Amino acid sequence: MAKSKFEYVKQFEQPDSCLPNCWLVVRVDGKNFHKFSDTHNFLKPNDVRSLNLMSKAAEVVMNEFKDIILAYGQSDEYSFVFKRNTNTYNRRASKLSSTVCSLFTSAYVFHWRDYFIAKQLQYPPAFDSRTIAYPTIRNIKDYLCWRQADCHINNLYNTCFWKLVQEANNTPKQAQERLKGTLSSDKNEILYTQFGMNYNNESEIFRKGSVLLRKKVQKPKVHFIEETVIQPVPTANGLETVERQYTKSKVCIVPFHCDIIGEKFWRENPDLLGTES
Ligand SMILES: Nc1nc2c(ncn2[C@@H]2O[C@H](COP(=O)(O)OP(=O)(O)OP(=O)(O)O)[C@@H](O)[C@H]2O)c(=O)[nH]1
Ligand SMILES: [Mg+2]
Repeated sequence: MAKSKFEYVKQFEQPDSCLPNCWLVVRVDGKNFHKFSDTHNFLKPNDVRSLNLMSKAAEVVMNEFKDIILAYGQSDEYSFVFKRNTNTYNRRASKLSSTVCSLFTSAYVFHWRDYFIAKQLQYPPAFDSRTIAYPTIRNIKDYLCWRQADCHINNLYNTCFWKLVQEANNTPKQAQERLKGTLSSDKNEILYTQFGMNYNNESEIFRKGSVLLRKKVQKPKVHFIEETVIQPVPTANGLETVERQYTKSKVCIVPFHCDIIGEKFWRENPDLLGTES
């Protein structure tokens, strides 16, 4: 194809391929969700509808990008881990970030009314995103530990904060003062002694966030009525047709709300990251 005289401007584009042999993480994060959650009256400190909608949008992303081995989400963010040798978009950071982010955002809007049934979207939400390359198993595990530790720290703080405001009539400023400088153990103590709440009994989705994994699941027959086939089989009287129902095992994206900081999770999912070599 003949080139136009303007073609040279393409040279201004910077290459941005990520290093080879590294796990690639694309993290999306809600833009100003402090305001978005207020405008849409999200329950405080956690709104399970919003967390499940985030996971739905993440599932859509994982269905599109088969090289994503795991996703982890909490609050208004989701991290997608691409396998180490992925060649998606030639590992170009901007292509990966922008496409994952755009699909995530459109899926969030597309599925909004399935989760917020009677609540209209007041304005279009936006998410930012970035792509990061992690070269070692320790680095990628520590990345995920970092996000889950963040979930724990914020959730413990927010649970305490909103108890003080909603049940002990503190102003937000007073609650903030009360929690200033407190350790995790202090916050657990406040929850237990002042509000009779054992933090460890709080829902795991709030305390641990959500891990999405691809798992082979055996679907019960009843969900696969469409798999019924009429088949001719040889019998003593010749060929007779019989109805056979098949159960199928299918790879599905399954949410877990478990600890990923300890080694137990990695022992139970040994193939996720493979080995260093
Ligand atoms: N009430 C409520 N708010 C939530 C929930 N999940 C997320 N949020 C809000 O989303 C914010 C997410 O934190 P950040 O991402 O640090 O803050 P942000 O306002 O989104 O700002 P930027 O990300 O810098 O644009 C929280 O501080 C909450 O205000 C929820 O389940 N309930
Ligand atoms: Mg945000």
